[in-house]
Amino acid sequence: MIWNKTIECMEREEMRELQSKRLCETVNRVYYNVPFYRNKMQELGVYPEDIESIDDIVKLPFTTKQDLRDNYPFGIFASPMEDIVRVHASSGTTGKPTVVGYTRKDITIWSEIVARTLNFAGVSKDDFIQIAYGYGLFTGGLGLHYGGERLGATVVPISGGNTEKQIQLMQDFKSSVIACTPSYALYLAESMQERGIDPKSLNLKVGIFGAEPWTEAMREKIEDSFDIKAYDIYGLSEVMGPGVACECESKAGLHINEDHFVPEIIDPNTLEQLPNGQKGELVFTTITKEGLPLLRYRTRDLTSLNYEKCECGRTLVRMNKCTGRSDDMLIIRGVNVFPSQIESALLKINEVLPHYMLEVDRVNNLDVLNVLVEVDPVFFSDKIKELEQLNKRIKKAIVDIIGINVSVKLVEPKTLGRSEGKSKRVIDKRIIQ
Ligand code: DLL
Repeated sequence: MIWNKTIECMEREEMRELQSKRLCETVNRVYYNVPFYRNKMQELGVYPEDIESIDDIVKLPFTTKQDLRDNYPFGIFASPMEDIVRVHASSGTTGKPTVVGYTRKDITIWSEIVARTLNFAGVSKDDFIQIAYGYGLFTGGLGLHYGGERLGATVVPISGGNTEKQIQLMQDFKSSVIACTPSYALYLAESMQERGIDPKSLNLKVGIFGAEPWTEAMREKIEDSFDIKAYDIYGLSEVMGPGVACECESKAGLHINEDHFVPEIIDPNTLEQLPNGQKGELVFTTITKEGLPLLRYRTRDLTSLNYEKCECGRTLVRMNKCTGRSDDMLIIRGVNVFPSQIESALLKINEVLPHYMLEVDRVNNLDVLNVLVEVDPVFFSDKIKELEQLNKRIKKAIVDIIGINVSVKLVEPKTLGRSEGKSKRVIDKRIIQ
């Protein structure tokens, strides 16, 4: 069953017409309601009448997270405050949070698209969804919550953390769907095993995992541990929250709800649009939002787009799994390294657990990357020779992927920190100095 066949299976030309119409409306809205955008457009010499179709999107100015911070808290809102019914905020690691606002219509659309994405993943009104994303200013919990209710499913608003309770409710309520970060899913599996509970014994059949990058290897681990199907859901608070895109049952890229969010891929250096299929920075223009419409918002997420029709019958454009962000990219001795590359190397090795930490430091003016990884208790040995050999294999697997040498430290199981929300896997001591 397809939730909204008219939209999800729309022919490309028709989708372009719909997007063009909505883009013009949005440009008018921000030009006349938001001084920030009026100024930016005037600086570029672009006026609402210059935007006639979706192809004209390249004439529009970009928006960055910094722009939202500079206009903290509500400076870029396009609706009067009395029409804003909810705000969320993303914490960010530095500076002020970025605040986002929703009108009643925005919330209705958000719920609708999250319901749609849950349906992509085969979730239906008969399901029991345990929502273990954080509730509060973070969009994960409430975003999935409203979408789950819109779908008609039963939602369990347990929020993140409280692992003991999570396990108890999954058992007692027979939850069929779990929604949380992929790192927390692994932590849940591990905590159950510790208590002698087989995660496979639960009634779970689907996991809706996102809010942080994760690899195919991680998907396999999670699917095997729980015996479920794990789907990738993507979103960001500035654009809406979870549900901007999600995988369908074909698991061949994340369908973007492009009747609301128009994607582009740009070269982050030249800011030029890249040809179809090429990898670069993902940029979104929202075309139905009222509270906080954004023109060409630079997500910093790196991916590529695929406009081919999917096996599932949907024509909605697909984005590939995000491999990382242009700004969590580490530069080690001049080489660009993404944490996800290290993760995929580690997870190819049976003896290690999917818990790792990357420490970057500078010793004698030279960058060093230390990879700390937990060894599976089954393989943990007091024979130094065995551990040395394992260490060598891990180093080789990493060097084969990233091309530079790293130092590997094997640690005992459960020594690295666990996360209930987004995981933090990189400590860059070079910045702290
Ligand atoms: O993380 C919204 C969300 C909640 C998405 C629950 C999915 C599930 P923010 O806190 O604003 O919003 O963080 C957005 O997280 O720009 C990406 O860098 C990263 N991100 C989100 N989903 C994925 C994903 C939520 N599936 C930032 N894969 C984004 C990789 C993701 N990165």
